[in-house]
Amino acid sequence: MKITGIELRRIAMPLRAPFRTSFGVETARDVLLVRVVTPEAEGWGECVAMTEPLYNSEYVDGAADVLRRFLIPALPEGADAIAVKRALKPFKGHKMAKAALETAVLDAQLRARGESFGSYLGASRERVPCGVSVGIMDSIPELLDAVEGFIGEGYVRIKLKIQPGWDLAPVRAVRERFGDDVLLQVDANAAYTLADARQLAKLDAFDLLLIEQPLADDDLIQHAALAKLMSTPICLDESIESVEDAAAAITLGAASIINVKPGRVGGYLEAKAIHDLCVAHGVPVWCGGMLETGLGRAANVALAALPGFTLPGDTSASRRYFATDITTPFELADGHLDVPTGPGLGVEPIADILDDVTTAGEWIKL
Ligand code: OSB
Ligand code: MG
Repeated sequence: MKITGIELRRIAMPLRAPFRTSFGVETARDVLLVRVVTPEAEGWGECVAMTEPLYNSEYVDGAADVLRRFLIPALPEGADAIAVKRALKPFKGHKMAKAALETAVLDAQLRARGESFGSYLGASRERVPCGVSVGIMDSIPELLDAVEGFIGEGYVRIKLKIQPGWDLAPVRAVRERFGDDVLLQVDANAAYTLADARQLAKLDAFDLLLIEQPLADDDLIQHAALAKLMSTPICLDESIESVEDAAAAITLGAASIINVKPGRVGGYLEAKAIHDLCVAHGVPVWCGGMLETGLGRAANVALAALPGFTLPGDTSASRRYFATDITTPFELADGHLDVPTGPGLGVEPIADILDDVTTAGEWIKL
C-alpha cells in the first residue's frame, strides 16, 4: 500500500457541557485528525492528545509537530500498520501521535481489502455495553441530576471523577439516591498520594467496581502498597503506556484491572497485545475514552468487543459530549453501542460538518 500523501487536520468540537476532572476543565475538544491517502483507499486516525499536557505529557501542537518532523518522514515505503509500528518504535514516547498515524494506515489498509476493525482485531460481539464518565460538579444536587440523566439514557455503568475534597460525599450521595445495584466506579486521574490511603480506604464501604489511577503515573510501587490497604480493586490508566508497563503492574500487584486506551499505548495493535496479556493473567480490561469524535469512537467500540473486555467501557454515545458529531452519531440502544461492520472504521466524516469544525489543515505530499 503506497501512501501518496497525508493530511493533518485540526478541528474544534464544542462540548455540550464543560467536563471537569482533577487535572482541568474542558469546554471544547481540540482534535488533530490524520488522513492517509493511498491509491486504493483513504484512512483516518484521531489523535487523542489534549490541548495542554495535563492528562499526560502529550499535547495537540506537540503531536502535530512530531508527526510532521519525525513520524511521517519515517514511514516505510508501501507499509502496513505492523510495519508502521515497527518503524516508529525508535522514537521515544509520543504514543498518541504514533497511534493516530498507525490507525490511519490501518484504516486505509482495511478499507482497501474490505475488512472491518472489529474483524481484524478479533471482536467476539456485535454490540458492547456502555458506561459513562461523569465529571466533577459544583454541587451534589447538580451531580445527582447528571447521573439521573445518564441512567435514564440507559448507561449500564457510572464512573465518577474524584479528587481530594470530592470523593466520599459524591459516591455516598449516588449510592443513597440510586441504590446498590448501579455499577459504580471512580477515577482520580492521579490526584492522590499514598499518604491519602486512609481516606481512599473509606471508599471500600461503597462496593465500587474499581478505583482508577488514584496515584501518580509512575507510582507502580505505591499502587501495589495501596492495594494492600484497601479492598476496592485498583485499575490503572495513566500508568500503562505499553504491554511492558501492563506486565510490570500485574507482576507487582499494582493493578488488578486495566483501562486500555489505544491512544495512550500507541495504537490498536499495542492495545490488543495488552488485552491478550491481561486475558492470559485473568486480569479484566475495559476500553477507556478520550472524548473521541465518531472516528475514534468507532475504533474503540470495535476494540471493546474483544472477549477480554469484560467490564463496560467509557464508550458512550456521541451525544454524551457533542451536539453534532463529525460522523453519523453513535447512539445508545438498551445501554449498548453496535460495533461497526463496514470496511475499516466503518464510519466516515460528513464533509460539510467536518469543514464547519476545521480550524487548520496541512497537506504533506509523500
Ligand atoms: O481518565 O479516563 C480518563 C477523559 C479525558 C482524559 C482522561 C479521561 C477521560 C474520561 C472520559 O474519563 C472518557 C470518555 O468518556 O471519553
Ligand atoms: Mg482515567
